[in-house]
Amino acid sequence: MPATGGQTITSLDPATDKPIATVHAASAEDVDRAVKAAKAALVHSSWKQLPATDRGQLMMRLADLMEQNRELFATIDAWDNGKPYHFALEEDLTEAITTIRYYSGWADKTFGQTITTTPQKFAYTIRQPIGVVAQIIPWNYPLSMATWKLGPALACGNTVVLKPAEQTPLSVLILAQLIKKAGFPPGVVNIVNGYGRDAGAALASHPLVDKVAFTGSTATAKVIMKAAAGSLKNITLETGGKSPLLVFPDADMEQAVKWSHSGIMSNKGEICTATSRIFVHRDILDVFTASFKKAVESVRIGDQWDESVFQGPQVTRAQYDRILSYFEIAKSEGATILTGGAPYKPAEAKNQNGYFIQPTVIINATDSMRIAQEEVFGPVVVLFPFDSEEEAIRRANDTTYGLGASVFTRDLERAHRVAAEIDSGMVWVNSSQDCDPRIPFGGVKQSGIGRELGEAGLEAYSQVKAVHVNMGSRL
Ligand code: TXE
Repeated sequence: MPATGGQTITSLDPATDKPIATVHAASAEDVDRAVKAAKAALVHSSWKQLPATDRGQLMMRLADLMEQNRELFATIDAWDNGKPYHFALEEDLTEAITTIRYYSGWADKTFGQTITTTPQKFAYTIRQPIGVVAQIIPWNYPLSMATWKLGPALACGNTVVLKPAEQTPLSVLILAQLIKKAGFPPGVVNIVNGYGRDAGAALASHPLVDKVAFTGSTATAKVIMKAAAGSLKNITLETGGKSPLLVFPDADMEQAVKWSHSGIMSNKGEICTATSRIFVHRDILDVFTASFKKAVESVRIGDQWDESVFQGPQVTRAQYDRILSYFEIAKSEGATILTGGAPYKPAEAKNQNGYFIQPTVIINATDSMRIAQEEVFGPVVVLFPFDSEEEAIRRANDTTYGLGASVFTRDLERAHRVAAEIDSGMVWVNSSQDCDPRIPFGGVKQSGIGRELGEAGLEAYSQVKAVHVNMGSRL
């Protein structure tokens, strides 16, 4: 449906800088209509009275339809975001479909409790939806971020207004068609493409919105929190990170190098949990650094459609410029670029204007430098030496963020000790970036509030009502 203000968004192919498609960009007035539609759907019998098992069936049908359109989704997200098609197809689509399937199973399994207090009295609890939920998502995993948000919200019986990122507005529009085809009642899911400052701001402050769920930058999360405070909305926020990866001297070196590499360089480094600070014990620093550098330099960079490509273009020119600016910041602060540190020019003529960047490793940095503290969100990592476990933990925690962390060691006791001491919402032992719809995901400190995925993700989308029952003879 056209936007009332006539605003549009043109999505560009990051590999060529050429337009893919233009979509309507919602105004505050459009957002208001979407919120009112969600509010009406919340109490309409077609949704409110729908048995929970049937709600789960609708979600299951949606997952089946997504499966049938796997290649279409992967093509759109690869084109729009710049990630290689083969990764979008294998990883993003698997994650998106599994997330909807996983939460479809929860729809009729969220129960309350019965609590006896005295012989004359008992109470029970009911888990009810929060209401109208605004969901604001980023551009790094356009489709799977939508499913992380929609899955638990729908399983719990909420209605939704979802705003994709303006950088990647396309795949969610196909999802909207499938939601309709699956048979969800009108108004249960409303998709509004639009700019953050207009549509996003209108959503986060709308008085009829009961909850805001957001994934994006910490700076925008703070703006959203303030806007949501106006009507004391429930919030969940998943924001940035500067996640540490610790390699102890007893680690399996081949594994440590492999996961250190994919932990930061996958998805062009555009991952909120990217392990962008690697701490390596001084005894193994030279060996690790040599193998890691080799791994970083050996990847193929190119456009989304080449099956041998590991790293595609960054999502937008703004993101590309931002990453390049951090190379200058790092150098001006006195750090050294071990490899990379510049734009990458692919051989293909059609990709000359693409937003490609050399994967980059930075050394000789200190913990207080901006390159060690600020989220870059690109294929850029800082390597640091350390001498003791205590020092490694202290420096790993020396950040305002706390999203993910990895620890590489063969010592079981140390693995669990370090996992307990690191300030983060998730820890990977001898691995990096594992993510599963069954496992809670989220951050501590300025990496977020609340959890997504797993059973914990349901808590974010339901509220507990207590009903006190007097059995009749109580004074
Ligand atoms: O993020 P924003 P941007 C980080 C990463 C990146 C930086 C900037 O470091 O370099 O953020 O990216 C919507 N009210 N992450 O500018 O602004 C916006 O339209 C309501 C980490 O793209 O946070 C989009 O839908 N909404 C991250 C969403 O917020 C607003 C993923 C994210 O945009 C709004 C993305 C407003 N005032 C970026 N302003 C992660 N954690 O995965 C913007 N938006």
